[in-house]
Amino acid sequence: MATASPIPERREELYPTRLDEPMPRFRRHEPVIHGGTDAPGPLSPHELRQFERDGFLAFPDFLPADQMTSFIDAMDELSRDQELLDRRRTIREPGGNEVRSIFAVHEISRRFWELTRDPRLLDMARQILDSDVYIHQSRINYKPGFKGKGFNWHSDFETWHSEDGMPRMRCVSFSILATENNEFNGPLMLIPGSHQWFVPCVGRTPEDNYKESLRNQTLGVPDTDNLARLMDEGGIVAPKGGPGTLIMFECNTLHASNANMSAYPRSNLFFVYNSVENKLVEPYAGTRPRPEFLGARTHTPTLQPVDDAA
Ligand code: 6CS
Ligand code: FE
Repeated sequence: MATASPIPERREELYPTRLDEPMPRFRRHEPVIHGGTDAPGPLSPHELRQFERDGFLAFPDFLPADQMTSFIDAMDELSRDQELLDRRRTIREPGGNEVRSIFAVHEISRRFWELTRDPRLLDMARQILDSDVYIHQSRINYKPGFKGKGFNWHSDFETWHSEDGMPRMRCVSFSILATENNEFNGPLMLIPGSHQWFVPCVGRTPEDNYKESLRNQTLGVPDTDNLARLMDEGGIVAPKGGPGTLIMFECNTLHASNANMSAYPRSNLFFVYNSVENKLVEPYAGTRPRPEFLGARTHTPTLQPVDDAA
C-alpha cells in the first residue's frame, strides 16, 4: 500500500515556489492514490490506475438530468441574489461586471451543502485520499457567453500551498458541469501526467494577490519551457460533455481554459475535497492567510455522508 510520510512541520518547505530565480521541476513527494490502486470504494482498480497515470477522470452524465435541473436552478438563484453579489466571495470578470465565480457555495446553499456529502462523490474522494475529508474550497464558475474570460495554465496545489498553506498533495477537485462544455465555450483543458511534477514558479506573492489572481492569474503560472515539455510528454485533453458530467482532477494537475466565444454560458460547480490529515498551516509564501471562503481553515467539519442529496 502506498503511504505518505507524516505531515510536515509548519515551515518545512517541500514545494518551493514564488521564487526570485527559476528552479527545475521535480517529482511530487506524495502518492496520487493514497491508499493504493486496490483501495476499496466506488472506483475500480482500472479507474484508480487511470487517475494515477493521467491525473484526472471524466464521467459523462454522472448525475442524472432531473437532478441537475435542481442544481442549475440553485445556481441561477444564487446568480440573482443581490445581497450575495455584493459580497467579497463574488468575483467579477476582468474588465466587466459579469459574475465570474461565487465561492463557498456549500456554505450558503442547502442543496450544495448536501451534494458535497453525497456518497456518490464523497466515497470517491475518501477512496483516493485514504482518509476522512472536508471541503477546502467550493465555487460556481459561470463563464458567461461572449464575456467569460479564460484561466491561465496553473496547478491549484501551487496556489493552495503558497497562498493557503496546504502542506501536501492530498486533495482532489470535482467539477460538475452544469451546462454543456464544448469546443466553443472554453472547456477545461488538462495536461495528462502533469500532476507527477511540481513546477516551481517565479515571482513574489503580494498580500491580497487573490483579488487579482481570481480574475486574471499571472503568478503561479509555469514558464512556457516547462509547459511545452509537459505538453510534449502528455498532450492536452479537453473532456467535453453535457450537464451532469463529472471531471475529477488531482490537485496538482495543470489545467487552463479559454474564453467563452459562444453565446451560451459555460457554468460548472467545483468542490475541493482535502484530507483531514492535510489541513492548512501558515501560507508558505509568507503572506497572511486568504479569506475563509477561498481556503477553509476554521470551518472544516469532517464530511459525513447524506443520502438522497437531490
Ligand atoms: O486561487 C484559487 O484558489 C483558485 N484559482 C484558480 C485559478 N483555480 C482554482 C482555485 O479555485
Ligand atoms: Fe484551477
